[in-house]
Amino acid sequence: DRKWEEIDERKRKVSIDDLKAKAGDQPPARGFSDALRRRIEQQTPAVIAEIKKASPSKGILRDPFEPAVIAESYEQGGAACLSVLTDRDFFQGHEDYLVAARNACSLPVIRKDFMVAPYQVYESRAIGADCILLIAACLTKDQMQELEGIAHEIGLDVLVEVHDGAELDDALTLTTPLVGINNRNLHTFEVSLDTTFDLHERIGADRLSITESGIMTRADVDAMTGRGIYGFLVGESFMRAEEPGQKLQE
Ligand code: IGP
Repeated sequence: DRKWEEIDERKRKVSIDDLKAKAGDQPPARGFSDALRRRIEQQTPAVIAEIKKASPSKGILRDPFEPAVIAESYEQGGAACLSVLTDRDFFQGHEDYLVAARNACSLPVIRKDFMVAPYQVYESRAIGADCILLIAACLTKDQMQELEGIAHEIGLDVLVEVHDGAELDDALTLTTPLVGINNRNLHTFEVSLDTTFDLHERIGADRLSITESGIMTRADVDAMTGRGIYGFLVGESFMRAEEPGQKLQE
């Protein structure tokens, strides 16, 4: 038993060392926060355009699903950044999709996944991500601070996601300027844009609010910019469009 424990221990250590080495070998990250900040400061919409094959609430969104083609389309359509789902269990994502999408364009990319452990942060940098997502609903304040520390140390930006006031309290203890407000309740899947309107009020001018989920129409975008919110994360409505980048321009 001891022996197996030792082997297991060694394997784990090798793999995290391996990930750290790969992370260290990456060229500098593309500035994710900077790309958003430039547009938001000019009061023009800054869109993080999402690449996802499926979602737990809606099933398959796009078939065939070609991450590289979608990434090019998004870049031409004027996206500020990309978001790529790598979670396999709920979103049918894959690390390879992030690699393919990022290689096909020059936009910064966030890895959309459920981060809970430090190795995932190193792994994100190792596969070429420029930013990671920390979901306040899934993490304690201490965990978020630890993961943010590692991310910043290795050159990754951080988007912290909240859905209510208590989560926002935790998120505001972090140093990242990027605060995502998820309009979708992750337990019920219900969407309300009021979530953004309410929580944005509490986010200072030194941070960048990103409204996430359920942005479907030009009217939704206008409702946000009318209240001073210029950061957007949009997935489903683009994934269902024949030409995702063209939909972005509409
Ligand atoms: C995109 P929509 O409704 O435009 O497809 O939403 C994005 O906000 C959503 O995919 C998302 C998400 C998440 C996915 C927001 N937070 C956390 C997985 C994990």
